[in-house]
Amino acid sequence: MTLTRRSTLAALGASTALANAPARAATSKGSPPRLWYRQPAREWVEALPVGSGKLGAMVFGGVAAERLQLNEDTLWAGGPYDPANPEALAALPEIRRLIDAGEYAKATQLAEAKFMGAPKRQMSYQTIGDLKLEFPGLAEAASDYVRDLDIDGAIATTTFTADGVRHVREVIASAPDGVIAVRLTASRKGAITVDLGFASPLKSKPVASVQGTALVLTGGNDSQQGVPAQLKFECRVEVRAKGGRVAGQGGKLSVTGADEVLLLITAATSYRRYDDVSGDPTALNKAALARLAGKPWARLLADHQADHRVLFRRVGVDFGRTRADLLPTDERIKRSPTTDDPSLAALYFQYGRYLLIACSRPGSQPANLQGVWNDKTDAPWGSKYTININTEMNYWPAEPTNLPELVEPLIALVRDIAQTGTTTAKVMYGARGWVAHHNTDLWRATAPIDGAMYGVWPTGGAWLCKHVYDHYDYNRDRAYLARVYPLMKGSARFFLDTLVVDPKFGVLVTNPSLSPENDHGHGSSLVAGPTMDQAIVRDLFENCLKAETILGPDQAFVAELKAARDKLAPYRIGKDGQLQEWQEDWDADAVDIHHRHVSHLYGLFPSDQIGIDTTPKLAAAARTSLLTRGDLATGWAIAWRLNLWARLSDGDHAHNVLKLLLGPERTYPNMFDAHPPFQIDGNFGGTSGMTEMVLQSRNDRIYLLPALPSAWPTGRMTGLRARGAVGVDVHWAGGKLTEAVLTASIDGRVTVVHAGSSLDVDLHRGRPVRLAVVQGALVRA
Ligand code: FUC
Repeated sequence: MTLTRRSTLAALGASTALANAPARAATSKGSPPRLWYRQPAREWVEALPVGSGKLGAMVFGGVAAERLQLNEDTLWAGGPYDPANPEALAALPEIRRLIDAGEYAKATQLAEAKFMGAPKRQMSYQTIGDLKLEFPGLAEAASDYVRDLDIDGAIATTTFTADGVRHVREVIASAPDGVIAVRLTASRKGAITVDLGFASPLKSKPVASVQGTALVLTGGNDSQQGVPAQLKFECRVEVRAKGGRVAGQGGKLSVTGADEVLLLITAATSYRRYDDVSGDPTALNKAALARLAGKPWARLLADHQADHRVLFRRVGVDFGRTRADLLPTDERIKRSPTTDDPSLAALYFQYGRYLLIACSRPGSQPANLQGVWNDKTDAPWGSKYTININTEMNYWPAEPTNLPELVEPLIALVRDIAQTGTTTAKVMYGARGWVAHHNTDLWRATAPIDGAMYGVWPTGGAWLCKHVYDHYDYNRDRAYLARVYPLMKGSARFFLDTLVVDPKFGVLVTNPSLSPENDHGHGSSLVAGPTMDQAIVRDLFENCLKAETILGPDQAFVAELKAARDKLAPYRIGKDGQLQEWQEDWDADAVDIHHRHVSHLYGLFPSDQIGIDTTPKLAAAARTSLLTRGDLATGWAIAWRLNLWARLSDGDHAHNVLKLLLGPERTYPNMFDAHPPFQIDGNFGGTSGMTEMVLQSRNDRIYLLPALPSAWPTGRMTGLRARGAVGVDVHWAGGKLTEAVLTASIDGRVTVVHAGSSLDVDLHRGRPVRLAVVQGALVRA
């Protein structure tokens, strides 16, 4: 496994030196960071998530009955399909004309009739179902009950006493071994009796059977939207008991009077690629379990924890502690709006990192709308890849919080949609290159869906290309850039072919498009050249130009890019001093001026086109827009606002927004983000936002404590990463920077900025540089 991991890391271009760096202690003092409760989960959003990237389980922690809700990341509805609409190309000129003529409602009607992909909705991610553990003889009431999720050890544990016997149930999801493992132990010999069975909500009605000491669920996925089901799947549970008897009947397997029980759960589908469903799940599961023959729990656990900790322990955090952190997690969340609980924020920060480690590993699918955890067959928004914000937000924390290898599944997805999106570009736009609209799924569908108001947005793939380039920018591996640059170039080609001149403003714009999901109040959301598109395309072109410089330029392409870049629509400031969301000054006309999407502020975050120091007028306009939008929104939308307020260097405002995110309306008892319903993007956006309060890396500079709130006077964040392959530790006390340590993986020079003082620092690979503040100025210590 080590070999596989190393080679995947190398393939991705992450620094192996960094990946193998000695693990730091996760907390400076006290017990490991954990979520804990005094009662079992009643609701799914109270259960605790474990994940190996590919496999996920939600652990309920019941006493008489335990429920493990299971996921495998390629179990989605449907099968390979091509959604491109062949009627679109003929309709495109008329849609554009209607938009140029201000006939937005008519343009929308025509797009609805001729420009949408088929089927209208994409396929949903689906649950396998539940593995049920029933414990005859145990009553639900037990004493000394605690369940917890240790996010440093990546283990969910339930403990209680019943009839004088202490029971311990532990659950891990091991990435190196590819299984979910459950260990049941008790303080008295022969005290474990358990019946195992499956329950699945899949319409395809999978069947459970007993094969020796294994319980096996076999079936297929569901058809959806007229797309036929084409996947087979299998979930296999191998039972190893010490003492007692194991016997099966029908779809049930029973263990009676055992001293200890180990369950090894594995699952697979026949999915191999978006266009290949010829895999053999049974063979995959049997091979995974055969590799574990004779491997005891202690080694499974040790290998799993070592693997997790290499990633998790790279970053340490302390925002201060109060007595509130002695309470169970659900209590803390409930009280957080009115309690000073800085370590709840720190826990949320690290939980985001834990979740990304658990749901996005090299070789797995990328983190979807719910990570890898979903108990439905037709989940909210299909639990898909919503690429007009949500998927990107999932990966905001990956590079800055030192988890670069976890981006690999996202880059693999871009590789896929660059292929499927080539067909969509050609069929629907007659264009070269590739395009992806606002959503994609396991089958890498790239056409507009859901409705013209949402789906006619051609910049989803281009936004993902920012992540492709950012991975280079944070890690500076030229060979990686050479491998992925064709993806960026293909996306840029699409825009070179499809940008059109806006007849009123004379600039190059996307058309048709929209500012994600926001009705501008003139009959639709459809428009030409929304601010966000211009910013995304500008980033794409600029990043392509940087890549061309690094890799050796294709002169003709560079000339084409530069010419188009120079004609892109500029940012505009409107009559209320706001950053305009559209070419026209329509912000005040929008149907919902508090709309959750803040797409036009993309330039402030996640991009760095706008900065309070680099473009102060635009930053002030962005601030005005943000104030009008207001702080209260859905989970991810609050998280975006948090990042934006950090970029505006308003630490106290950012902290107030963070409190909204951490409160019970936006955080479920298991600390999953509530849109509502559950969407994992808010968790990741929260982790990113807290990082942005302490460290920003933009415009070739490193900003230390740019938005420190008064609520966190003393603290530290260690092991963060800045662009340019620089590791950063930040320590502060009394609201002031006490020390920063920069450790670069390559030689270079950076400009460090703190509280109005800046310093150019030469960095040499592996040699830490210490900085401090003397009489208000940043100096080398
Ligand atoms: C976007 C958002 C919704 C939701 C969905 C998954 O369409 O506008 O709020 O988050 O994605």
